Amino acid sequence: MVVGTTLAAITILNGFAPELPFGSANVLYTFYPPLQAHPAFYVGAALLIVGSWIVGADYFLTYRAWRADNPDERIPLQTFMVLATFVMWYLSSAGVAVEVVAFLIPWSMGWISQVDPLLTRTLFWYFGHPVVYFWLLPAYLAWYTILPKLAGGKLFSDPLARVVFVLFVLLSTPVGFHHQYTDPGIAEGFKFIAMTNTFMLLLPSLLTAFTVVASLEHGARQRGGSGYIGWLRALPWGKPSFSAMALAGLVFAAGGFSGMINAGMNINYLIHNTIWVPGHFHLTVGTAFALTMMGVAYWLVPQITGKRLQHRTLAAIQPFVWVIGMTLMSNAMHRGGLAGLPRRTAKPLFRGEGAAPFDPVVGTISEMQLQIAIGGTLLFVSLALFLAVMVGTWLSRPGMGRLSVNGSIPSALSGPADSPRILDNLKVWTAIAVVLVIIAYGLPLYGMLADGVLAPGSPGFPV
Ligand code: HEM
Ligand SMILES: [Cu+2]
Repeated sequence: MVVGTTLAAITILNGFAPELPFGSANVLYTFYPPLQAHPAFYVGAALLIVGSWIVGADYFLTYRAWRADNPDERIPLQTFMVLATFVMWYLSSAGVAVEVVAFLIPWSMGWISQVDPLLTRTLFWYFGHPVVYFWLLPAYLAWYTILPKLAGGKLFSDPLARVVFVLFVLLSTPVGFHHQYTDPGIAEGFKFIAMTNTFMLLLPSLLTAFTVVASLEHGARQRGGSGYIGWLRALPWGKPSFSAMALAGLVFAAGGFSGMINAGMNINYLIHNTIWVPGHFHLTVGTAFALTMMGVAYWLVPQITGKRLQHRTLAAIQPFVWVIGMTLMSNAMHRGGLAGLPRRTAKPLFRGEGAAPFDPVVGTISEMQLQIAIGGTLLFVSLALFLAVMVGTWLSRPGMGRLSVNGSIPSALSGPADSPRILDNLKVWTAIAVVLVIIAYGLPLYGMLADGVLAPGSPGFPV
């Protein structure tokens, strides 16, 4: 994984100065053909994915050894979550592996002259949606199992948490076409199936909101909180590990709302390729995931290193600075997108003409861009605070504090014994997930492959 990341990072950084050796890659996250990067970029990406498969294999082997010793026990909840996430990951990352190994590496090496942009984009998004859940589910794991404890309570329901992860295994992959609503060559019916699955996928997120908030309320009431919403005040907002995770969860609600707009087949045309989409993913991956992981770091690093967290005041304000900055920035991005501010370029030119549809509809673009800049600056400050706390902790002397307070995770109010055993049968869920994938992707992929994999193809356009 380190070698792969280094290869890809070198080519990406070389994008600023393509004359350097090793070539360059300006194709970014979606690496859409016919834009073409240096082979080292694709090889690096492939190595990163293969490394992640080895990690998953390690988890499954560990699980198998544990199962041999404990044939009748329920899988511990955190382990169940990790395994379910990796089932989803194996199923979905196969798509990008085929894209990169079968098409993009041979094409960038010059072994084949053309690739089909529609086919490769489809293989990308087959993986590109589940990858967002590969980021999100570790955050869910933290919200379900660490956050209730930090709030002084217990998880409300272990069975409901398992149901949520099973739903992600089933539904994360057959939705990729919601990133391709504007792509020609895919029948509307398949886009419609993807839309339907996407809206079903909202269910596990709403269940999560319910379960996590109920667990927090339980914790707050244990700490003496009372009232319909007054209990919120009893939560430990000054504890950075708690506030980072709780605020991240709150922001995720907003990200889910903009996700629903994105996922509507017709309303998507309004926001696709505008800066609305970066607004959406800064709420989801940029806050729900990233801020949660900062919270996890505040909680876990002292436990791993035996060092007390340093600069606690900075740590306490950091998550709030992040959320204020992100609220300003993403709100302005969403509004800017609605007003026609494009996603990737300041002013795209088509055949030398300014693109009329992207011209602002209302005259407030500059005000929004200012708001984006202020928000971004606050985010930068917040990141600097986080790094100061982490580096300070790292450099401090060990054993200053007692090795952490956290110990084991308390059992849930409603424990695993309350859920049907079938929930733990990952083989069944994997099989159903494969069937759903075949229903969603079988025919469209067959259609794209039927005229031969390379027709109609495109040569590469190095960028
Ligand atoms: C809550 C449910 C969610 C729904 C319904 C949803 C839906 C969508 C849709 C339909 C798009 C495509 C927009 C377009 O290009 O026109 C999109 C883009 C995106 N979403 Fe979400 N999303 C959700 C949650 C998430 C989460 C949890 C993450 C990350 C942790 C995420 C990360 C992204 C990213 C990175 C993109 C941009 C992809 C690109 O480069 O084109 N989303 N989302
Ligand atoms: Cu998606």
